[in-house]
Amino acid sequence: MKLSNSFTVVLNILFTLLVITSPLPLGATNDITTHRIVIHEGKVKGEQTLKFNQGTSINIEIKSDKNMELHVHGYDIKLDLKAGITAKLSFDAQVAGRFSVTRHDAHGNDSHGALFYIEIYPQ
Ligand SMILES: [Cu+2]
Repeated sequence: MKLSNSFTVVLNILFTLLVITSPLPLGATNDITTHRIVIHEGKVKGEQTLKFNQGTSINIEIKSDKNMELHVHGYDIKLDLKAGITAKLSFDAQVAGRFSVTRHDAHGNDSHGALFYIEIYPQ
């Protein structure tokens, strides 16, 4: 038991070193980073295009000042946002492309165009 515990510790240290020393791929952001999106009065403040490499994990924290449903097109992921509460959008970047994230109205239809874009670069 003690032996397997220290083995796990060593593995964790090795993995951490591997992650820390991995070079940042060109043209895409570091996949360890959690991105933050703030929606104020129906608009995204700051960066409106988030870039990732194919094969990485996407983690985005999203906070809105109003209740709304978000829709990630292409991946067809829906996320319910409650006003003032940070929600997490997490998925694996399996398919490359540029995907719009829209807001859906009460009827489930797109409204107000794209809030932001997720760009996934082929690897
Ligand atoms: Cu939609």
